[in-house]
Amino acid sequence: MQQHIQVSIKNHVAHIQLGHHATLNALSIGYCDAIDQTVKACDENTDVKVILLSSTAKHFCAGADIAEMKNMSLADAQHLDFVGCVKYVGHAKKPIVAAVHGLALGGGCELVEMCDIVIASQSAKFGHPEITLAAMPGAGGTQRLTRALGKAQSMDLLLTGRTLSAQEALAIGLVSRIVQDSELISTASSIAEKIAGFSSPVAQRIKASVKNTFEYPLSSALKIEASMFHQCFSESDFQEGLTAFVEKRTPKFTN
Ligand code: CO8
Repeated sequence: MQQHIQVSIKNHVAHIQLGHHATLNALSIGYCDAIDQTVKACDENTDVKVILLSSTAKHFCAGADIAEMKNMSLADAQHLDFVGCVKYVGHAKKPIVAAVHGLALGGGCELVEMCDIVIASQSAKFGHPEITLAAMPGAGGTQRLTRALGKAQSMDLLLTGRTLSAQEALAIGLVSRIVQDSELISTASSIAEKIAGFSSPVAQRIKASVKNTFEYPLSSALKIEASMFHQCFSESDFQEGLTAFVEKRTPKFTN
């Protein structure tokens, strides 16, 4: 399955392109493993500071592999801890920017929800059609979506299985920017490169702290945030950032 994934690293951004054209990047178990392994390798690569995820297929991702799922028993699903989607992506430490065109459905939408910044092209559409197959999300769709959008929007999407346009996705906060299809990759790349120009440990702590919103009550998350902030004082990048400001020059971060 690795042959359907391309990785290129430029300016500390690892661009992962999903290209299983024949199935519209349907998330079979093998493909999920390959995506997870690729993202994990980038997450562990010290030359990589940000991951950019996009698709070269007609759509971003058509969701779980329905043909594979059809032949699975309850025992199979339990034994494999099958969730119809990737797993590691949601635990990556480095920021992940998703550049989405076409459809992101079911597990494909869960994949988007695992990413940190989502840039959509005008053609992008998002949805959770699991209910139309008498299935439900298994990889965080009911959880990450509800935490991000709130109960009203999440229930509306999950219980009706309707598809959102890019404009609707922007309005409810599922994506942060919409661009022309022709500008999707260049815009997402420049956002990823901008983040990669900052101190990587700091970017990773910001990501971790934002995610803590979903893990801890406010009082605990605030304490962890303060402790993460204090770590800046032990880092040379912090001194460099402050010194460069005072000296009116561009900082040079060494991560
Ligand atoms: N799984 C497997 N194969 C797929 C999938 C899929 N999800 N989607 C598309 N394909 C295949 C098609 O079968 C077709 O193959 P072939 O050429 O061999 O016939 C090929 O991709 C191209 O597809 P289409 O011809 O249908 O392309 P269109 O452009 O006409 O349509 C759509 C694109 C609208 C994306 C359409 O393919 C579609 O509706 N796909 C299914 C989308 C869907 O329902 N996804 C959600 C699946 S459920 C899920 O993701 C979460 C389940 C979690 C379960 C967890 C349990 C614990």
